[in-house]
Amino acid sequence: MNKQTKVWLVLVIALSLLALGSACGGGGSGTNAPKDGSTAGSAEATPYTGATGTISGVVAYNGTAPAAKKIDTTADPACGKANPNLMTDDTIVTDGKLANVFVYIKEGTVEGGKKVGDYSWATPSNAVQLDQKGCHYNPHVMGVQTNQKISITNSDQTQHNIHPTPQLNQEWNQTQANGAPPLEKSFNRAEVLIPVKCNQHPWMKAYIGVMKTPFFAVSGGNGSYEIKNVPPGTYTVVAWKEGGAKGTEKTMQVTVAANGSAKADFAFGEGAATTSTQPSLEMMPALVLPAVHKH
Ligand SMILES: [Cu+2]
Repeated sequence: MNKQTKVWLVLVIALSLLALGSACGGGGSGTNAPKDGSTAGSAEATPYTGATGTISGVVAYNGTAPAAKKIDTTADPACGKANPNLMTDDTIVTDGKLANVFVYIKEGTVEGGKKVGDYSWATPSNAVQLDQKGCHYNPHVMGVQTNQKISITNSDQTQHNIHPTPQLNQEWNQTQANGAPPLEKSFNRAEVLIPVKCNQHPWMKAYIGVMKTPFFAVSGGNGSYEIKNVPPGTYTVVAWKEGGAKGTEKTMQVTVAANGSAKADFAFGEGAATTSTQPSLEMMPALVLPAVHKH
């Protein structure tokens, strides 16, 4: 072995040791660094396990509601046959109460100081049903949790084409012939709300609210809604009604006690003074106090 070879050998061994050492060092320091995708300081989300309460209320419609209009279904005789008196359903008011309002906890702080969105909320294993019957979506407004299954069925003697148009989720549109098996779909990002149309029947509309939490409800025919299993805390509750490009929102601060039931009544229509803008937050409690409904 000549001198030059010896020098090379020493150099190679030295470099190898150096590489080994830095690899170990790198690995060691890596365990202390935040993992990709997680922000430093945010602990792993855990489920909420304590006592809960409910938020419930009634959604009113003040003034005269716009009259429902008959839908011209001549484009598809099967629709006219199945549903000869198909009416518009964007504002359904019965005895001054408004149906199909999506009410949800937008944000808030659970007793103890943690944000409601910082807990993990399990995805329900059951699928939510969306049926097409009489060339009409049923339900018209619905909520699901992220990644929860939506089972879409066609009960009509005609073909539909379901076409959600989300902003944050993946858009898709899919034909469903009569007698075709249910379509199983889900949305993986929270989005309130996703409009759904039918490429076959332009009057068909539905809205799907996708939430990370289970804290949402849709007002029924009597305007009432109930959000269950809410941890004690103070929340911003939003009521959303369709109409226009993005719908209309009413906002209210609601405090829920452990095992308590908080009331939050909303009003849309004429003279329903609130909008989703911040100043109305201050005004809302005073405005809603007299509107306590006893049944
Ligand atoms: Cu259709």
